[in-house]
Amino acid sequence: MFDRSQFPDGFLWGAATSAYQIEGGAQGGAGRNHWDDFAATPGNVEGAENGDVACDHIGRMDEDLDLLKDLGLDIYRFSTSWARVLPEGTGTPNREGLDFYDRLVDGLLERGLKPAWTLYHWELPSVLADRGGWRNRDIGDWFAEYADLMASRIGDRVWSAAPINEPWCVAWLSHFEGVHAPGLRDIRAAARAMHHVLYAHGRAVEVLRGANVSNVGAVCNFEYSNPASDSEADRRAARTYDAIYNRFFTGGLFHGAYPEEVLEGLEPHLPHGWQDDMPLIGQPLDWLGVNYYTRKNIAAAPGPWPALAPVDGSLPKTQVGWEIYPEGLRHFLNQVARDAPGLPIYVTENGLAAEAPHQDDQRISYLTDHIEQARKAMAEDGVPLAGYITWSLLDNYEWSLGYGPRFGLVHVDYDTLERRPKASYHALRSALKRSA
Ligand code: GBH
Repeated sequence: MFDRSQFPDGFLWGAATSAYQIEGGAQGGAGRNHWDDFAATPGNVEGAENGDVACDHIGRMDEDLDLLKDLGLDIYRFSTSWARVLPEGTGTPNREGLDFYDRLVDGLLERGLKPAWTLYHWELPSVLADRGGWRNRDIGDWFAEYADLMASRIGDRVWSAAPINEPWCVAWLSHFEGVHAPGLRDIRAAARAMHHVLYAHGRAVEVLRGANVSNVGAVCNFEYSNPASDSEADRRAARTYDAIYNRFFTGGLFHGAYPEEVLEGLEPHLPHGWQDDMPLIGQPLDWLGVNYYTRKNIAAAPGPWPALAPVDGSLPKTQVGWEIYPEGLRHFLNQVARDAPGLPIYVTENGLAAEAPHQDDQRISYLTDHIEQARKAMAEDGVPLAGYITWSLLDNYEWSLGYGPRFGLVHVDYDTLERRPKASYHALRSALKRSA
């Protein structure tokens, strides 16, 4: 798969999951979240599947941590569920939820694994969604309260913290494309969410710093934007897509400004006085996480801004039809290294859905090719890459696509909930074994 000796000592290897996708169960006093609601509305999720049981990680945590340990990883990237610890979003905490995350962090430390904590991986408490969720600026106060509670509980033992997983998904995919909860298709809602997600990030960073949580960073997702043709119109559409997807959030985090190509469409809808939040949003970070999976082919399309649409491409595809384009990872690692010179960078997600329940050779070659591009970014381009975390440890709930797509190194039988390491798990395990 790769030769560990080609990576510096101290380069960290890991796997990621997220709370709603694996934990299961509102059992244990968790409150409802907007994914419970979204999944219950017909037409939103394949087969109307939801996270009620998922992988029952709540019930099988020790087994899952053993799988990480046996694989020989250094880092486990996980998230905590807001509604599990604050069923009403704010106010009275759920002790059982807090105890679970205590045990999770302790279980990682006992096994010599570094806990890389994400505060928000998409399951917003329903009561807060009902008050406007990410469209409401009060999300800054609500999120700060949640960050404060969790920092006081696990903040002393985590290795790193990132407030929000993939701001693009939280804002654009959920409020403009309507693919994720709350499923809106509304430019004004999207514009507000685009800004508020960064504002809430800034509020949480302040809280985490105040609580002396170490190693505070951010995790953004990137998708290579390829013009569907050489026409000027398609090239312009691809630039707009790239700006919305790949440059808006890093613009806020590292340049104190949003790209012109996005302001063109969003400015009239942004919340009043948004510029005043830029210093808060741009607070210094300790690291940046890059999530990368695929490229999109973008064509100009009729209609109002952004007037573009993805079209089918010609590269080999994964189980869910995403094109495989490893060079894109090197491209974005270089881009973010220019945005934030010297800042340590981690690949915080990279992986694919592959049907094969056990002999998942496509995953082995996908990971091999992407890790090679990451290595080149580091060794040949000088990108300060410090680690690589794959998505995902387990097959899990793939949001709107339900349980069909299998992203795990470990197969999960959803009838018995039995875990079974795939060929990719074994391949990664041998690559990680130090030969000397
Ligand atoms: C990550 O999102 C998430 O953090 C994680 O929860 C998720 O399980 C993982 O990826 C795998 O998807 O259907 O062709 O329109 C990555 C960002 C955004 C990438 C949506 C794919 C849809 C492509 N994803 N995008 S398409």
